[in-house]
Amino acid sequence: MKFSNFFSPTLKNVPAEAEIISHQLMIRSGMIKQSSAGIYSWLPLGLRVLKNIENIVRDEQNKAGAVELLMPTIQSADLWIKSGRYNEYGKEMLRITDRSGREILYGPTNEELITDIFQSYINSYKDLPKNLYHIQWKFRDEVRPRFGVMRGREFLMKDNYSFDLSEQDAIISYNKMFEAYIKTFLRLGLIPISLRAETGPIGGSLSHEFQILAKTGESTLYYDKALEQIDTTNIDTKKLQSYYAAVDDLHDQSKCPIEKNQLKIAKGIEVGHIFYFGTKYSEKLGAFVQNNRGENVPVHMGSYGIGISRLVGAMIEASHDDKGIIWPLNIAPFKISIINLMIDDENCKKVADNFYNQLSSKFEILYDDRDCSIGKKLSDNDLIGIPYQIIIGKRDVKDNLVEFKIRQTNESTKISIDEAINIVLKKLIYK
Ligand code: 5CA
Repeated sequence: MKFSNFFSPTLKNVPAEAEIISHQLMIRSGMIKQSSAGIYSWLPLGLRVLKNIENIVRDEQNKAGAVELLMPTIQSADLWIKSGRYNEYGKEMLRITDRSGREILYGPTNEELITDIFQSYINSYKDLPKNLYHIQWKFRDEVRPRFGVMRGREFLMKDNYSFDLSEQDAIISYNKMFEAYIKTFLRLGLIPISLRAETGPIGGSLSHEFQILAKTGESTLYYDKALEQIDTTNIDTKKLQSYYAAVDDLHDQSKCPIEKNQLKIAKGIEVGHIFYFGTKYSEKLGAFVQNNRGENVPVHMGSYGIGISRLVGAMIEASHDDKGIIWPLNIAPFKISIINLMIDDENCKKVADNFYNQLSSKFEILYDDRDCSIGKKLSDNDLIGIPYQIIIGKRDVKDNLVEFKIRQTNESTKISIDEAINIVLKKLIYK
């Protein structure tokens, strides 16, 4: 992608309305633009990151045996009246009346709709278990939308729903998702802390939140220090669930089972939440199956959410410096940038074009060919967090050299033009 052709309006100054660093950096790097309170347009750079996160989440869901579908954003009120949540959900639900006077709503979550889909087609225990997911925009009319995409009104969520014959089977599905969540967050370069949590308006008896540590997080966490040292080669959900970990409203110091010096108190961002709620929705919405004794029984369900758009902000909170964002390679909007500092110099252009032609069919490359100052080029590439940068300047090119920069460490070395291609191939292909 030629930067001159791209659409990434970067800003030098910190926008006044943004309180936390991720929100500031998302606006400054031209990832998002607020359209109204808690509602954002995703500009090309932001969209690339959002899609990369979405794809990792999707891949781990597929690997765990969940099946993707897509439900609409707009739902009929009827199912919510049946489940009893139409009134219960209160002002957070955006209610709309269509031209015929029918009540519809912008879905804040999908337990009702998916249960209805399930009950329309499945009626035997032989078809269980099932686990269905979608990645779709949600709307919650939050009292205080803030921190940019972190607490939006419209936000992108991956939500899935498991259907099992018994509580015992449902717990197996729950644990499978628990494991998939840990794997997903680790793949995003985050260390997840899993905590027992309140079930809130979703309901049910068993629930875990997945939080990542960040000073600007809205939740206060109390947990066993050992949880920070997850064995990534062997994820044992039982062991992880047995560690003490609670969000502030569930923590009672006088009943805390672990020693004070083993207890860590920290701020976190909730990036995922899973629930087991038994037959709460299946009974009300008629999701019954026949068991092997010929009896009709309600299915046991769970639901599992990951805040995909929130993760974009959360990842920036976890990985930035004073120059800007530091994207891990698998999430970066472009893996490498070729920065031509002197677009009018024939030699520089030749070298830069050559890099671009050799590499652009293999990787996502940003070719900075803009007609702007050297300072702006260098600071923009750091701001938007491109992991590897090949910087081409007039004097270096004369000596057959270019600068190779690693954003993570801000280390920069001069290397020969030929060597640069090999280094890029090594870093990106053999990673
Ligand atoms: N139906 C269940 C699970 S599918 C559910 O809705 N759970 S939830 O309410 O906990 O939301 C799931 C995840 O969505 C949260 O963990 C959080 O990461 C994200 N999320 C929730 N509200 C917002 C919001 N206002 N802005 C951004 N992300 C949000």
